[in-house]
Amino acid sequence: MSGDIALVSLGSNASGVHNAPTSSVLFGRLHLVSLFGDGARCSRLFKTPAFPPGIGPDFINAAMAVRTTLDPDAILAELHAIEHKAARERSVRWGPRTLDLDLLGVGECVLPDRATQTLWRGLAPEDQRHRWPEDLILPHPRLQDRAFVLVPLAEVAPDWVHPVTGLTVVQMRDALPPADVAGIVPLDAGEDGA
Ligand code: PH2
Ligand code: MG
Ligand code: MG
Repeated sequence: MSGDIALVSLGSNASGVHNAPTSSVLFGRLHLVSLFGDGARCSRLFKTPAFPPGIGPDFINAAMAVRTTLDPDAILAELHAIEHKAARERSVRWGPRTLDLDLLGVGECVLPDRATQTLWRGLAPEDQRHRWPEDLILPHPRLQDRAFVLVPLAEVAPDWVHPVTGLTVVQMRDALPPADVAGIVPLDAGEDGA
């Protein structure tokens, strides 16, 4: 198959109607599948505690791996178009809700360069809330830190290798604190996680 593998994180935590975040994520998934075709792989949906703790209600998160010949900027533009579509359509019918589609990585692509990616990846936690890059950084600079990204991603791209650190998705997930990973609960596990 031609093209690169592109990895996308899907998330929503808009409050209000009980199922709003779930349907937002499913809305995003449907649009990504129709855009990138049947080869698109989708993780299960997971309920995840908001990070950092206390910023809002739980999220619904998922991840997808698609094949595409689009370049990263063009992929990003498509993701933004779907986000806007979700916000617009949902606000008419059920009130405000959000859909966040983050581009995590595209093949072996490093943007804007290894040194800058490394700088943002190493940003101290206390600076992460206040400083955010203007330009697209790939791989996503927080990819290796977030259980709500890596647990779903391990279902669709377990062997994808971070082009700067050389770690696979599974290795990054297994390097996280076990309590972070345990907090990421598949929706079909039921409310008690059983
Ligand atoms: N996204 C954020 C901030 N915090 N927490 C969880 N659990 N899931 C997310 O997708 C998420 C978050 C900013 O986009
Ligand atoms: Mg995000
Ligand atoms: Mg985003």
